[in-house]
Amino acid sequence: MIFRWFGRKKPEETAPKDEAAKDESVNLESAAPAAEPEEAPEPPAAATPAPKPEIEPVPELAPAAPSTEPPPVPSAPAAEPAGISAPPAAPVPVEPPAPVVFAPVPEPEPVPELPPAPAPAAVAEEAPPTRKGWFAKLKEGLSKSSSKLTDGITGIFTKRKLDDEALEELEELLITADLGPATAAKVTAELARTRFGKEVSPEEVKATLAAEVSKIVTPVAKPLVLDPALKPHVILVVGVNGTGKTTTIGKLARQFKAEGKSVMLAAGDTFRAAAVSQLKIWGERTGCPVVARDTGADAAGLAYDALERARAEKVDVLLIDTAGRLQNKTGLMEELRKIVRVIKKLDETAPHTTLLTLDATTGQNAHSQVEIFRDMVNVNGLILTKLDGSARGGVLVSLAEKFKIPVHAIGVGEGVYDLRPFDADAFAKSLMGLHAD
Ligand SMILES: Nc1nc2c(ncn2[C@@H]2O[C@H](COP(=O)(O)OP(=O)(O)OP(=O)(O)O)[C@@H](O)[C@H]2O)c(=O)[nH]1
Ligand SMILES: [Mg+2]
Repeated sequence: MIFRWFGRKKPEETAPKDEAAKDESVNLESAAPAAEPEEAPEPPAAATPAPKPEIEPVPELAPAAPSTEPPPVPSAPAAEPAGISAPPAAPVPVEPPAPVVFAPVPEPEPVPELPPAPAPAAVAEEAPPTRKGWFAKLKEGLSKSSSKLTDGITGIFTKRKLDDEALEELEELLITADLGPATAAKVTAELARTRFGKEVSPEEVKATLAAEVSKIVTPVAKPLVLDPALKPHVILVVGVNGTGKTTTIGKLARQFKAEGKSVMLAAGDTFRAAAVSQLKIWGERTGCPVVARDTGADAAGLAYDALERARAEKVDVLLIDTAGRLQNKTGLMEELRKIVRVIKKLDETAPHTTLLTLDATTGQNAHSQVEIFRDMVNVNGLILTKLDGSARGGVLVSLAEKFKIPVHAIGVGEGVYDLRPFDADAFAKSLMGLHAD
């Protein structure tokens, strides 16, 4: 499948997590298990006739948040223009309308103190931007990362020859911008090879670096391709808590639906009640059935049931959400491995894609997360989330260089359209604050 270029988010289209999470006041950092997830016998389906999972019907039109909730507060960071006040409910055509030209949008209107109102239908409101609009968003999203780099480069290279000292300073700058020591050394060596001893302008340095970064990330810039022969193509989404698993599932579901695929979601994060309701909200917004069980239920059993159901219904893609934290790392490892083991009983080739979500704001920490999850399950795809507003977007370069795992997409916001295919060249140029063509 090929990702499309999608439109800008609206504040009310941000992930429903907040609303869901509020229900339980779950603090991601301090959440303690309400109940120990039971260690169910294996295989779950065969061993214990588990309670029939709850199948969410495909709704006609769904609110993005519980109707008792007021709309998001205006203080949301980087609120996008385009009214925050609830628009009239509209059908949820997953396919957005015809492309519109991305143009500067008016200032957001101040949000009045609204009484509780039905939450907006999120999906219908956005339209895909032009390619130009996409770059603008990417560049804006990466501006914190790029300004760190470009300010540094300008500082080092204004009226200065490319000597050893300048190269050392540049290497250091690249390391602090999360490109990692190996990448930083490689990139500076390439610059030295062609320009050593010459006076170079900051612009030249940026252009050379962008070209080098692009070379490094191009091999991993691969769209997530669904195998049409698989019914379903199973995508297991894993990652540390808060990295964007559930939100990414919602965004992917919308994209697949827009491509005419049938999609089913499995609420495999049975650890928190809020996690299940969050996924259900995404299911409603995107018109996808959600297989869920009560909090504390066996996640592997749930995944098994979901796959069984998806196979019976010949669904194109099954997206399985998972918990980002359990009592401890061992517990998480056991659970993820068990999910994989159990779904293999139905389809030994599943999961076909194991996607790891990484929060770009955590910088180098993402490296240890890849190592940990790669050891737990066979991670074969990455999604970098929160590239918008992160000053540490350079980490994508060092991840690409070190692990060479495909980066299928990047998250550039909380909205349903804010998942983009990873375009190596556009990313490299944006990271260096250059105009992408
Ligand atoms: N700015 C921004 N926020 C994002 C992005 N992706 C996810 N988020 C936000 O990050 C927060 C956590 O996202 P979730 O999808 O709930 O993360 P999770 O990995 O499912 O978390 P757990 O269920 O706790 O393990 C939410 O507030 C999302 O809206 C992104 O690309 N950009
Ligand atoms: Mg989640």
